[in-house]
Amino acid sequence: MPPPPIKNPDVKYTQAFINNEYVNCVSGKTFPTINPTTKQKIADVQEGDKADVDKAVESAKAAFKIGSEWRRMDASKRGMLLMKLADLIERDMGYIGSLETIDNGKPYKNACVDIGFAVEVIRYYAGWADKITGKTIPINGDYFCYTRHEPIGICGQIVPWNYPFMLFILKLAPALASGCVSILKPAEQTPLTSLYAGALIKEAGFPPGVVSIIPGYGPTAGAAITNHPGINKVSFTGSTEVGQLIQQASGMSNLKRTSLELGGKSPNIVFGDVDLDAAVAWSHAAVMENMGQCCVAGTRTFVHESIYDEFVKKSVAMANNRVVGDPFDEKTQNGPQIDDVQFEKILDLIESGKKEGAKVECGGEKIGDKGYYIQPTVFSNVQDNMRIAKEEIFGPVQQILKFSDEDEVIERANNTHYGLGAAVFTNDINRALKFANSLQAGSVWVNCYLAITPQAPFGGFKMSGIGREYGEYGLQDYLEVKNVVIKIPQKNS
Ligand code: TXE
Repeated sequence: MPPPPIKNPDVKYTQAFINNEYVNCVSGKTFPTINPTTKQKIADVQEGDKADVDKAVESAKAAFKIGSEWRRMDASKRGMLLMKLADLIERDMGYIGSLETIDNGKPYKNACVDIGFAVEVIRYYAGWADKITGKTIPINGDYFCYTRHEPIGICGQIVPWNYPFMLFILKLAPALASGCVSILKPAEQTPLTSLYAGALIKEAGFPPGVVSIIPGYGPTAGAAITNHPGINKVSFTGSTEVGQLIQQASGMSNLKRTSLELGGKSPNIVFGDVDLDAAVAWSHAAVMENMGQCCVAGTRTFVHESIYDEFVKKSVAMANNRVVGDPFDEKTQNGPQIDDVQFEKILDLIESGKKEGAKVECGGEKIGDKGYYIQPTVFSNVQDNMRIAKEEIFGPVQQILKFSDEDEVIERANNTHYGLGAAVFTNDINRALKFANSLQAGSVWVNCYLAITPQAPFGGFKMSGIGREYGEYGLQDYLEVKNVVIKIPQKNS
């Protein structure tokens, strides 16, 4: 059970967090953050830019200097600091969840699920801090050889708005467990919970300069991070288009190590041999959760012809029953979309689906004018070449496509430049394994969807990204391997 919400939470921090202090940005400029439920301004936030990133890099350099408190700290102590941070987040879950709800629009109970998940992620990586080891290697000749897995150094971490607090933590936890230092930029739509985390990071006892948080816009603050010659690595979650810019900037500046978690158009394939109600419910959640604002949303629901009509009917019933409303109401399943840009993009794609001949089975319209609300929408008769079957919609819109044959649906599922997630619903083990082997995606789920946990890797094939987050794989992106060879008088086996 989540703690009771605070419906009008005080906004405590709107300044940048550098060197363990909240400070105004150099330009003195601010930007508004808007509550998408009401379209009203919540607060003015300091607008970071290159000069602020420069300051953060200077403090990060001092924190990461050889002999610094952070570099000399026992790895087990780093783990303990992370554990402490997890405890503080848990202590403040009601406040953080409420702040997330006003800044992002997601239902309060879902915000608390995200925060609980963030706590699990921190505890998972805290456990890794003193278990990152190299190897000794029996090389040719009279030498002693070992590898060190060293922290990469100063990491720039750019976060989107769909899971603001959770993704902030997902970036931070493996970086700190590895011994890196971090400069984070939250999305301009949702800076508030990340900024609050600064106070908890200080309270937990992390030394100054280990974490900086710079609120601001992508082309200014974000680009200053990706172009900065003093930053060793950038980790980004967001659109594929910006991901391409980031890789370009990393390459053109100092060849930063780059990890990207980008968009998707994930296929979800349902055969006729399954529990139909369960498959309908999973498929509905796969695309409607978080108002469809999920990189791995199952936005191409391929349904076998033998159950197609029944599946559509049941999916429509679920969409019609989905409770859309006040995110602080316990019963609410969908709040508003994040902002006017996303709202217009979704409505435009819905219109394109109508024009291109897909059938709107339900929804398809905005709701009122007070917030950025869109009706849960189901399209049937969707064809592969329609925009709604190709482009990432990032809204509560389900596309149901028909298929008849296994090989045909594998080819259609893979016929996209994305490759983030994929699912197959079947009770035939041979078929399940064939699909698990054939689908081009970083995660394949069988008879479930969105089964994301701290322990197992997540990331994209093709243009859905580079690198993996979560699990042991997620640590590798924060480590450099150093080989050390020492001449010795005589080697013995
Ligand atoms: O993303 P952006 P937007 C997809 C989804 C959505 C679309 C656009 O399809 O409709 O992207 O959303 C920062 N240099 N996803 O415009 O712009 C920006 O400030 C450095 C998928 O919001 O990619 C923010 O912090 N940084 C997704 C972050 O990038 C830059 C989550 C994401 O914003 C920058 C969100 C630049 N030049 C959207 N430009 C997912 N994978 O979960 C922007 N940013």
